[in-house]
This record gives sequence, structure tokens and C-alpha cells, in this order.
Amino acid sequence: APRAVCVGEGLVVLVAEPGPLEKSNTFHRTAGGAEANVARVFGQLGVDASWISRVGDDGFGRYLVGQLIAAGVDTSGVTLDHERPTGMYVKQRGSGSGDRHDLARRDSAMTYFRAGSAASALSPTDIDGNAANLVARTDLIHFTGITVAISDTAADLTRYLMDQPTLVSFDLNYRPALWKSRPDTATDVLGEHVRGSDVVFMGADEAALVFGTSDPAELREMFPQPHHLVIKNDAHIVTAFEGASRIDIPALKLDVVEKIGAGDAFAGGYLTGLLLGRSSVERVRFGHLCAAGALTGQDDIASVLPLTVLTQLAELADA
Ligand code: KDG
Repeated sequence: APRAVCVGEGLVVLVAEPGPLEKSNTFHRTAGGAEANVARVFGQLGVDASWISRVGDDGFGRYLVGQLIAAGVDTSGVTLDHERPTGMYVKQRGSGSGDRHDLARRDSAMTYFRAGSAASALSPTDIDGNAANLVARTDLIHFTGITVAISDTAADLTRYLMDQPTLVSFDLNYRPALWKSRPDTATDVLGEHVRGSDVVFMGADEAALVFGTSDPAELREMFPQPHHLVIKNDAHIVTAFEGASRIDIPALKLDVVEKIGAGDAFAGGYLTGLLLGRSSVERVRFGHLCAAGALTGQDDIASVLPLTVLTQLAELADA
């Protein structure tokens, strides 16, 4: 099986019951963190996946590691931090349809409790022992703009990873809340990571915020470096560039329950297709099928991808 290493913070997710947070009495606990989400998708699709991170020596840290293991992910590269806690976020549910005026239909909101977390201490020194072996023999390294943003030492780590002689995958994942103390640096720092990676994912909306355009052709012109550049727009169309060739593929039609994490599921599917040597059309289809699993539940990704998705993936893999 192909090998992949995902590097970044895992977060315990507390999904609030619908309504304003001050009225929420109960929370559903689940697992999140963009790179951990991708690792769990890989694990479920049969990729030999590892997660490199830091977690606190606490119940939430043990829960996260357990969730990754349950999804078939190797966690031997995870460092236990005895000083700092595991990070967390609260998810206030919206359907993700993006309608800001209708409470039930607007995007979900994330509230972070992660400052000073174990994973914010990630640095190049975490790539030692097991983690160094994993990085040395992997086919693919994946991380996101979240890891770039959580601390200066974590950005040192992503720069170190970007220089490794293997396929490097980067998902822009622009989270304005993480750039609040230095908003004017996001464009440069994230742009540097886009240029330094081989496979890049971005949402058209976040590209507009960070790079000033959501137009795929303009983004390609701005970023000719990554061989694979994948842009997802609000009309649910994915534009995938592979070198100079371009395809535009619409997503599956479905009733969206909740959107956070769907991008991670898409990346997991797309990258699995890439690792299996599939065509760009098939890679986007893999991505859409995985995203469909995430979009139809309230968790970041589907814990077990629905049977229909797995069956379709298997058919694609056999084709
Ligand atoms: O892509 C989903 C992530 O945004 C979510 O799991 C939380 O990692 C997270 C973040 O930093 O936003």
C-alpha cells in the first residue's frame, strides 16, 4: 500500500446542540484537526497512513490517538507533551449552505480553545526517532495552512517538511482567527507554502481572501509551481490543474448536513487516487465521494464512510 504522513494538530471537537452556545446544554464529542482528518480518511481507504503530532497527557489526547488508531492510522510519531494540554474546538452547527440570515442554514461556526496547546509546540525537533523514519520512507507528506499558522515553531516544521524529497501536499485552509495577531503576513507565508508544494488544494473563497482572486486561471498564473493545483468553488465545482491541463468537475448533488471537514475528506480521497496512479478525473471523483460522506453527517469526517461510498470507491479502484 502507498504510504502517507500527515502532520498537524488534532483537536477534540465538541459539537453543540443547534442554537446559540449560551443555550446549549449538551455537546457531542468527536475528533477533528485538518491533518488528523485527512489521516483518518487515508486509513479508511487502505493507505498506510501515519499521523505526526503532539497531544497533551490528558483524556482528550488519549481519545484523539484512539480515534486515529481506530481508523487504521499509525500514531508512533505522536509525541506526548506533559506540560501542555490537547487543543479543542466547539462546533456550532449550521447547514453550511452559507446563508448568513437564516440561523439554520448558515455556515457552522468554530470556536477554538487551542492557544498554548501541545501541538502549537510542534517544531522540526519533533521529526526524530519514529517520526524521522516515517518521513524518510513516505510517498507523500500532507499538511495545511493551519499548521503554518499555529506558531512560529510549527511554521519552521512545515518549511522543513516542504524541503523533503518526496511528494508534498498542502491544503491552504485559511483560518483568519489564527492570523489575527499578524494578518498582513498570511498572504506571503501561505503563498510561500503554495509555491513550495507539489499538490495544493484551496477553496475559491479563501483564495479570494488571501490572494485577491478566486478565478482558477488567474490562480494558476499566480502559482505555476505546484504540479497539481485543485480549486473548489462555491458552485461546488472543482477545477483541477495537472501541469497545463485543466478539468472542471461538478460535485455530487446531496442534502448537506454540515460542511466543516468536507475539504479534508476531499483531500484524502483525491490524494488516495493520486497515490494509486489514477487519472485526474478519477482523483476528483474519489475526492467528491469522500466529501459526500463528510457532508452528510455532523462530524468533521464520516467515522466510517457510508457503505455506498466505500462500494463506489472499491468499484473505482477495481476499474
Ligand atoms: O477542516 C476542518 C478543520 O478546520 C477542523 O477540524 C478544525 O483543524 C481545525 C482548524 O484548525 O480549523
